[in-house]
Amino acid sequence: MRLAPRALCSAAQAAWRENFLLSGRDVARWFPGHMAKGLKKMKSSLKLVDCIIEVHDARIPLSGRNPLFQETLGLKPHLLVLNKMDLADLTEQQKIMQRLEGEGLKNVIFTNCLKDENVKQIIPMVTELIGSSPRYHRGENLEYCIMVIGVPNVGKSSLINSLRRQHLRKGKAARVGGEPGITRAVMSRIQVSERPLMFLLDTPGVLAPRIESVETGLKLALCGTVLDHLVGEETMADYLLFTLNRHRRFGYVQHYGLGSACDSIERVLKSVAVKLGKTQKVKVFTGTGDVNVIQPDYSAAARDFLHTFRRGLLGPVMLDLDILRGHTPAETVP
Ligand SMILES: Nc1nc2c(ncn2[C@@H]2O[C@H](COP(=O)(O)OP(=O)(O)OP(=O)(O)O)[C@@H](O)[C@H]2O)c(=O)[nH]1
Ligand SMILES: [Mg+2]
Repeated sequence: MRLAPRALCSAAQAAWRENFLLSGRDVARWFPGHMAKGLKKMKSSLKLVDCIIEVHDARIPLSGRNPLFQETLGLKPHLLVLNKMDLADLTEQQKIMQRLEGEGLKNVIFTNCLKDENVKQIIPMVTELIGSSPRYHRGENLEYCIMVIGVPNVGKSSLINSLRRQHLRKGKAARVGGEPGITRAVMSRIQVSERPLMFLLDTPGVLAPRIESVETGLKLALCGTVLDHLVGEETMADYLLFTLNRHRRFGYVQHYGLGSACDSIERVLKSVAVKLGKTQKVKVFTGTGDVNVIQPDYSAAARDFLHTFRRGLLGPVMLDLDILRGHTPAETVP
């Protein structure tokens, strides 16, 4: 998005933060350990499965995938679907593909499940992958069973619904929602194609029990894989502002009609709150009695900032741009 000349001028002069101050943030409690249960169930269904489709968010193609998937489910043919491509800045798509190939991920596809973009390519790719791998105990069985896995809220259930729309002209079979944790259990098989006869198993989103760095945790949080209140909306809004400025993505300035770009989350949220009329009465104790003061509602402003970002209204982003540019996360979780 373009900035007005005055704002552009001050944005160019501004010294943006190079690092996000992470001290004292307890990532461990953002990621519930109970997800191990889902993984166990997925493992036990594995012998029925011919191929694994791992769905991940296209805005974080290089970070935040659950390494346990590889360890426990890694023997099967694997396709990585990078979904929500409509929200991702894919200018560096080739570099991303090269990086993934370097990690051994050769079968990768970008999709938009809301608009069924590229979804039609998935079944031929999966059929080909299964065809070129030994089907262990299932040689005589002519139907395919695919397990869809991934971290929460990346669009696993949406992908199943999109495949059904595309191949069977049928409606929703899997529940979808804007919050993580919509799918709670490994579901019964859902048919997605007639020829070949193909069934998909939907699964609950599973996060890694240990996250590689706080910054990865914040990226996962921005993508909606963790409940916002566990991380804190204002912390997430600050990380979003830090990222947008670092990547010179100033769409928020125009969107909220701010005078100029700014790296102080307090100032941005104050302006957003005033602009949206999100203020609250706060009781202030003075020596002579209580006084009601009108203050900006920072939490409401932070929620609006995050919501606007997630709807793609601040423009497409690539949250892993730092990794593509060779930056390693500043702080690693012990
Ligand atoms: N912009 C955009 N949103 C999408 C896309 N695919 C899914 N969504 C939205 O992302 C949210 C999560 O979708 P789900 O299909 O429920 O995700 P899930 O991975 O099954 O989530 P859990 O079951 O909670 O793990 C919903 O609000 C979807 O509408 C996409 O390609 N683009
Ligand atoms: Mg789901």
